[in-house]
Amino acid sequence: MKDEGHRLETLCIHAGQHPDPTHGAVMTPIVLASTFAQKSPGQYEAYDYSRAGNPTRTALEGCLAALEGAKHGVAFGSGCAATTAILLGLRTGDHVLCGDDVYGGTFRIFDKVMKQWGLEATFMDMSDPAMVKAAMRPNTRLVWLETPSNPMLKIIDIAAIAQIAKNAGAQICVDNTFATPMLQRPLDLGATMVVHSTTKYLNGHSDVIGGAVLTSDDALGDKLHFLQKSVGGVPSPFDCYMVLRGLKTLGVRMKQHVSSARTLVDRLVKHKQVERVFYPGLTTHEGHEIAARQMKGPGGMISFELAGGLPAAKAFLESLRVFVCAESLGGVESLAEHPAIMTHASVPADVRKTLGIGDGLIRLSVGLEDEGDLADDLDRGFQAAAKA
Ligand code: P1T
Repeated sequence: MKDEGHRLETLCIHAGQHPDPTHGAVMTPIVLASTFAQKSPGQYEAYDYSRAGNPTRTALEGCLAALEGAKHGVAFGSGCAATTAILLGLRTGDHVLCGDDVYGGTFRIFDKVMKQWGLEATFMDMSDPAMVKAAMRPNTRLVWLETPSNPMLKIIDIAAIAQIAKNAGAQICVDNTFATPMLQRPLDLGATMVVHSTTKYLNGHSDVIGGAVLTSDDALGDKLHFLQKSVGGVPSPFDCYMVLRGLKTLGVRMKQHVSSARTLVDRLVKHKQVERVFYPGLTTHEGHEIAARQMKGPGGMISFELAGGLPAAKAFLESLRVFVCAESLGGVESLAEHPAIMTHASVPADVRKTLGIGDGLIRLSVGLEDEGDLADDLDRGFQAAAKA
């Protein structure tokens, strides 16, 4: 199928994929070969060695690129490997301006890994573009943000920050893992590149670890393919197939994730044991107007502050029977977690406090189970928390 002109739901199913020319197989074959025959030394068709390129991976990269409206897709073995590849494209002495509320593992790459290579990172609240403009330095080469952010669901104005980065000659990378291209397309808003943990909504079934970078910048696309081949953090053909398979239902899944999250949020905001709910769909949410403008829906992630602190939060999470207490998000099954102890443990305690990642904060990834069962499960959690 030619990808031009089709809508996202169609691209999810067909982009990058063509019936196999040998057998006409409708589903993309999983090409497990690590190496490919050459007619004569150096003479081969599309592939020579699977670290450099693999047909199943090419199909996934094509599909992801089409969904984000990008010219180039580069897949990796995890979201963190994708992030690292982007940073390996920078030089010692370069400065990165990073949103303060990002996945703990992303923070750790900037703070603990890349620092050793002489890369400097500043973390800041990017809700106010004027502050971002003021924080840019002559050596700022990259602006990095998540919106909605993990775990506070902060909203950042992608178009405004992209303009600031562009004026300063810096690249801007948006981690679009929480929104997915079904709800938000950062490249359309001026971002240089989009990064994904395909582990989450894109695969959607909690059975793959993967990542990808999408860009329409030709030089950057070449550089990322070069880094992918050189450093080698590539996904297996089987994992590429799994993500392609998961992507086929992304359109319908996202609609249901959003709808169920809205239902649960309506209950959470009214609950007497809930001190605060963080969800971009709430008119009271800081950044709600920007979210309404730049997103097609507020997503399936909710964070809320439970009264009673750590004992209540633990009792809540221990008592759930439909939600699974686990890290990660974006799967068909609902997950609940405690960011301070789990996903954001690598963020220093004082920074967590400033961000609002307290002992009572619980993050929900709303899955596709029956909404009533999910609501009942939360009630079970509240009852347990009340007794803690
Ligand atoms: O786990 P991995 O595929 O390497 O992806 C890292 C990553 C990148 N970006 C965002 C926004 C993420 O949420 C993650 C991973 N996050 C979790 C595991 C989590 O539970 O938040």
